Amino acid sequence: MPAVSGSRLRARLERLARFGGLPGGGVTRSCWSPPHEEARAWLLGEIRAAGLQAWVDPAGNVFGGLGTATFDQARPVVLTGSHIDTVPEGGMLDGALGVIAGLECLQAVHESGTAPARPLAVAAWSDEEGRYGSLFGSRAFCGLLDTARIPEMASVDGERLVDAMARAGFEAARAPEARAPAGAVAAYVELHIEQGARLEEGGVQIGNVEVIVGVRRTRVVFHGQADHAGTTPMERRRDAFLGAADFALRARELVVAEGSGRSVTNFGVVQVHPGASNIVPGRAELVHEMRDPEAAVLEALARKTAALAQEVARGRALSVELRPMSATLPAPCSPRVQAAVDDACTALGLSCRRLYSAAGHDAQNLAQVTDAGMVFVPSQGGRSHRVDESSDWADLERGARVLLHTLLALAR
Ligand code: HGY
Ligand code: MN
Ligand code: MN
Repeated sequence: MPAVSGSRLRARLERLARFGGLPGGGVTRSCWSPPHEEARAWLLGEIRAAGLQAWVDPAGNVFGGLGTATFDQARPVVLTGSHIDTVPEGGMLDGALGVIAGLECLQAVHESGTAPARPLAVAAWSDEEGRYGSLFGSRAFCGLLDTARIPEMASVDGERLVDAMARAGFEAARAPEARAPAGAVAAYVELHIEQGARLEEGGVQIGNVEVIVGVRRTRVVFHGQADHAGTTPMERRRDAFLGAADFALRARELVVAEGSGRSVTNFGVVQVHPGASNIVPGRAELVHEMRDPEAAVLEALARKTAALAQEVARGRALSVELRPMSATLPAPCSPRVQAAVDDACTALGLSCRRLYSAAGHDAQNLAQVTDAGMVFVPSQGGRSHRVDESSDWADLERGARVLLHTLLALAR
């Protein structure tokens, strides 16, 4: 029986963390950036050194294959993976764990001389964090990209996807060519840190994901009138920032009061224009994000918060624009994959509980084209998307062992 190496897993995770590593700890490794492209080259080298086939598709997804070098419905692949891009000032485990543990599993199988009935592969999906477009690489792979929007896709600081990809040697217009043939993936399972505290607080070793939240992102733009911040009487000001602030506070109350109890919302990007201390803001832009495991709840909240934005604008003599940025549907995980994860935990004597993922993942795109599931390991203090994201190394190794067991069961 193949066995993962905890020391090799740790060594690769610690090496990967140095690409975009920050002096005080944590990582900034945005997709297509120089640190990300250096990490890509390193990963391709590790895949080859592990005795696997390595390739990259037109959407920039990196693959390692055992018994395959492509996706072909004649020989469906059991696939694992995650992402090597990070949020700004993020942690070393979000995404990286699923890629490196997947590589570790395939290498362990290769070294053991075991030949599963189905080929195995591991993926590092492009731009999972959505600096330019949410879950970009796995959307392309699953045929879910809105091709017409590629030319307009950009980061919130205005860098176009087309330019970022060109800088890294990719042609954005070719990304849709990454679409895998129907039936080419027999199953997908992704290992990820929970990024929340439920497993740790419950003393449970493994999470078996039942559903992954849907995520909606909308750019909300309030228009007022730029004016002199000293000479304009307070009662004559049409301050766009105050409209945005009023909306943000009231939208948060609405989501908490009228959501499902699992609904969340965030305003992580705020831009004021012209952006000088002595000018009354003429324009204020928010990126408004909402999440819930149920599509109908998200739809209802989207309608209500859109109506709220108009009400706030009217009340302040402003106008408001709502520009949808991305919408990812909630994704139920496959009962077959969930059963395989449960069986792996039983075989390995590990405690396991079902839960929903409050974070978005590439697995929710794979769930549109194959049986998909996720394995979670505890995050210390539930910390993630922050430089002090951490997990116990023994937990990470246990997660890799469950992943290996699950992959082999799905590849029989
Ligand atoms: O934002 C998320 O849920 C994920 O970490 N990309
Ligand atoms: Mn993340
Ligand atoms: Mn992630």
